[in-house]
Formats: sequence, structure tokens, C-alpha cells
Amino acid sequence: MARTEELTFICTERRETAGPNNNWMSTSEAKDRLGRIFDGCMRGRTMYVVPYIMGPAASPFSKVGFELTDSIYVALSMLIMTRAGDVALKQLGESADFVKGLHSKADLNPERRFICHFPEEMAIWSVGSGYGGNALLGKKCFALRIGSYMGFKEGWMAEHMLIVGVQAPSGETHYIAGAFPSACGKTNLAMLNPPAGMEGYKVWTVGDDIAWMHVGEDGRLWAVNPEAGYFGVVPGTSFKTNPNAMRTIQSNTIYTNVLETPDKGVWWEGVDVPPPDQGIDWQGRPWTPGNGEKGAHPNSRFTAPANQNPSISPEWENPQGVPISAFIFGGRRAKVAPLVYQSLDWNHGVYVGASLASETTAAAVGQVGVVRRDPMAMLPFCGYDMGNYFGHWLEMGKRIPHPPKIFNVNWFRTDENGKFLWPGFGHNLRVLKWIIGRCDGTAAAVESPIGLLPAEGSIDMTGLELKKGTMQELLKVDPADWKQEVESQGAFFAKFGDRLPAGITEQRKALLRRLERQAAEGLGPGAADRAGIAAGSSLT
Ligand code: OXD
Ligand code: MN
Repeated sequence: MARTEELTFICTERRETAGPNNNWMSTSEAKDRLGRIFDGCMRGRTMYVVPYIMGPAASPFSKVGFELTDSIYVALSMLIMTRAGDVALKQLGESADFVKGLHSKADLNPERRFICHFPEEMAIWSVGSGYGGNALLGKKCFALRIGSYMGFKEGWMAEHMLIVGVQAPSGETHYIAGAFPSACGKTNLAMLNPPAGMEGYKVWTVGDDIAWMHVGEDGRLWAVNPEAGYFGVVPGTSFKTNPNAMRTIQSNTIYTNVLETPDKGVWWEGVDVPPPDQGIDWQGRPWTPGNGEKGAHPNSRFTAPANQNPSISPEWENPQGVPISAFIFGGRRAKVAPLVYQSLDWNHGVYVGASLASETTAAAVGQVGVVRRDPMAMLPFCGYDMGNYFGHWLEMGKRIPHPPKIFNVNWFRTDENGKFLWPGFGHNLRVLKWIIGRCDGTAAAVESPIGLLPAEGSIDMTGLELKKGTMQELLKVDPADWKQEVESQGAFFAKFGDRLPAGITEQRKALLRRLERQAAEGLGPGAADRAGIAAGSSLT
């Protein structure tokens, strides 16, 4: 039903390569342990051999993989999620440069379940699970864990980011890539419909989960979506919350762990139609409405072809990708993070991404409202030491002559009664418009210790009226909250030990200095200078 992070390993010669952010097993131990489980496990079954491409066919950035599997679900899903078959064999030609993926359901026993990655030899061995995130090896395993390691070695970036094109009424389109931890509305943002008052805009989906990005000859960063389909969460998906997703999943779609209706249809909690009188629940048991069980598992999924999405970008298969104007990082924060702010420069933006955090929701087991740090939303997916990963980000800043501007967003700020201050969904386009305005130099901003905030009136509110004072509340930077936040960030970064780049530590100190200066300025003009607190890095 879900990814099993505790059974997911990075397997390398040396433990240091994997870093404190990954479970580690030595290459030889992993092959020995898993080899014994794999031995004979497909006897009497059909083995499928799936050659596939991650990335558009004929793109210089695409890479080929093979997956051997004994799961028909995996084989068919790979045909949806990747460009598979002949096209991949043609692309590979005589080359031996491909990622070797081995998967078996074996006996589906959690005691004998392992998802092992061998970045040093471009191989993935996954056994004992049939869940997409563990078993569709092109996605998280290849495109992110192996991909991030390749990017580190080869000078490009594999990120857990959606990619959208925002077309203005003038016809001009800007591309934005965004990283969000799970349960932050990434798929909805990737398929956003403009709100009332912004009908002249159009949002195009390039990708909903993963971006592979290279520095182009023009000095900008260009992104391709390595996938060809969507592996999305079903419950809560409806014509009200995400009409484009609903239209995408009407046909050629594989559903897992949903309710089966008597006419062999599917149903789930949160869809626009009432439940059937009876059905078979996600565990295969008879189900009736109100019997106290969920019909669909909260993480039930659809696998659907991207080209069925009504908002699919005309550029989504462009072999060169699309040029990225802005990165956005976003988490679920009831307090602390304003609706949107811009980083002061690339390095500060890397810090903003590295300190990304989100509060846990009822959708996952465990305590609700606990802040979890998830740098660049990559904590479960970075295939090597995350300190080195931060270093790679800082390094990329020097290699991109015209880098994307970096922003942080928070759709989830609440008032004192715990009610969301921002309507979210289509209205998030108002924030994207401000972000694009910043990239174009047309939207106004004001300085704050944490970065640049929208100047009053600079967010387009045509067609949306908020209660008086709400926008101020959404954009508030509370010094006490932020002092605590910076402390919590420091405790998190300490875990990376001496692998943490100096650039990250410097950014944290500079942020602290700017906050202290602001606090002192609250004491009256000149107080900061008298207290000897230096100004933060220059605002350019
Ligand atoms: C996913 C995930 O399935 O991030 O995309 O877990
Ligand atoms: Mn994801």
C-alpha cells in the first residue's frame, strides 16, 4: 500500500557514500541477502522483460532502463509510466549503458522485502513488494535515487519537482518547477485551473512529480519530465478538487486498492458520486456504506497516461525540455512561513530549499502537526549523502549563468481558530503570477529578514475578496517564531556533520543576523548599529 522507507537501502562500497539520510548495506551483503530471496522466486510464473526510456524519446537527456519482473501489474504500469518497448531498444542501440532493474513479488513477505539501489553500478533490486513506489523501478528508484547520484557525478539535477507552464493573456509562457513534500497538493498544482477573475491565464502540465534538469547553451536551466504517466493518489480526487485529473483517469487507467463496485467500476472516498449500495473494499472484503471501513485505502493509486491530461503542455515531450524561470519550495505550515517569499539569491534559495519542512497530517500514521524537515522534498529520494547533495546545489549555482529565481510558498497558513487563511487550489495562480512578475522585474517586493515579500497590492486579487487584514496575516514574519525556526533548522543541519557545506552554515548565520537586526531595529532607529549587528547580505 505504500513505500517502505525502512526497507529501502542505498548499497555502495563505503557507508559514507550513502550518508546519514539513507539506510545503507554494502554492495556484497545486499547481493548475497537479496540473491538468496531471488533464487528461484519466479519459478512457475511469467517473467516480463520491460525495456524503457526515462525522458522523451530521442532527447539527449533521456536514459534507458530494463526491468525484469514477475508482476503483470508492474509490467502494464511501466507501459503507462514510461516509454517502453521497441522505442527503448532503438534508443539504446548497441550501447550497454542502461540501468539494470530486477523486481519480484516473491512471497510479498515484509520480512523478506528489500528495495536496494546500487548507484555505483546503475542497478536496482527490489523484492517482496508490489506497491508502485517500490516496484515501478523507473520512478523513485531510477529517476530520483539513481538519477540524483548520476546528476551529482555528471553535473545535472534530478529533482522531486513538478513542472508547469504558466501562460499569460499575452501568450507568453513561463515555466516553474516546484518541490513539495507529500500531502501538499502537488498534483493539484500541476493541473491547476485558473480562478474566477484570471480566465485569461492557462496552466500547462509538463510533469507532476519529477524533473531532470541540465544547463542549456543559452545559460538557462532546462527541464524534462522523465515520466510518461501519473501515479497519483485517488482518495479526494474529484471534479471539484481536480477536474483535469478526473478527465485523465476515465480510461486506460490502472487502479489499485480502491473499492470495486458491483458493475466492475471503481469508487473512492471524496469522489463526486455517492457510494454504491455494496462493493468489494480495497482488502477484497464485502463492503457497505457506513460499515466503519474505508472502501479505498487512503493511499490507493491510479496509473494513467500523461497524454490524456487535458492540460498537458504542448512542450511536454520536447527533447530539449522547457526553460525554468523559477523554483518554488513549499510545505504545510500553520504558522511561521508566509504565503510566498523570494530568496535573496541562489545560495540563499538553496538554504530555503534545504530547510524545507512540512507538518504531518492525519493522512499519515503518527502525531498530527509535527514539523518534519524534508530538504527539497528529497529526503526519501536522495541516492547519496545529503550534505554532498547540498554542495551539488551550491555548485550548480555557479554553473548556471541565468539560474531560476527561488521562492518559498505556503498555502496552509491558519488563523487563531485553525482555519486556512488562503483559499488555495486555483487561487494559487495569483501567487505564481507574482513569482513570474518577480522574474520579469514587473512585480514589486519589500525586504524582510527572511527574503523578499510581495509589496502591498502586488498580488493580483481580481475576483477574490479576503477579509480585511488577512493578506497582512498571510505575509507576516513573526520574529519570535522565526528565531525558533532557525534554531530548529540548526539542529536538523547538525545531523549532517562535517559533510554539511560551509555555504549552508553561512546562510543560516546570515539569516540569524538579519533577524537579530530586525529585532534590534524594533527598539528604535540606530539600535542595531549601536548593538554592533551587521546588516545581512546585500539585497539584489
Ligand atoms: C509519490 C511520492 O508517490 O512522492 O510520488 O511518494
Ligand atoms: Mn512524489
